Amino acid sequence: MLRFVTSNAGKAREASEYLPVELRQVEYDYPEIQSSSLEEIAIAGAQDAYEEIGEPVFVDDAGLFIDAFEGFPGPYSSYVEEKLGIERVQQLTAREEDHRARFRAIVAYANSEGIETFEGVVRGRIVPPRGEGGFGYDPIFEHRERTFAEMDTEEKNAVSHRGRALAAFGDWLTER
Ligand code: ITT
Repeated sequence: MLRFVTSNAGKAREASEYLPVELRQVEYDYPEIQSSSLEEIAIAGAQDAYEEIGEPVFVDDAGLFIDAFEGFPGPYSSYVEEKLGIERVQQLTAREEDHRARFRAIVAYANSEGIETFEGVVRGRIVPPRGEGGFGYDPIFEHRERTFAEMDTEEKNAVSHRGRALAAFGDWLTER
């Protein structure tokens, strides 16, 4: 059994469909440090949660990086989603010529031996919202003609940043 520290039910659903071990979602609200690096945020979060819980844990820190805005909102994606909303992020991007973006996710696993990180990236395009599935920015992120919100969890995991990071994590767990 593995503990996934997150308050995001969408992430927990994706991870439990993916990893080859049973998962338990832990809602410990670890303080997210201010940093322009997803890795640093994920590592600090995993370290903090491990010290608090005292058992091996992993966290996942993700963000949407828009090319025309030099990667913004990136590590600030959660704040921007809350304050602007995804429709306005799409409208701002529509005013630019370049609509390309990527999602990145860092999974950080902490145990008594230290911390391991796994990264996943997926490229796509910002489009007007379509689809009812997924969460967060999924309705405005199109990958190969479909938005992530138009895919079911399995389809999204097969190509997504989180799916790729979890796959690397799963391989590493299996090797040990
Ligand atoms: P935890 O930190 O508790 O895990 P969170 O929702 O705060 O949950 P992040 O900081 O990693 O997680 O998320 C940053 C933002 O990116 C947030 O607005 C999410 O909705 C969004 N996001 C992350 N992964 C996403 C995905 O797969 N699809 C769409 N949006 C995503």
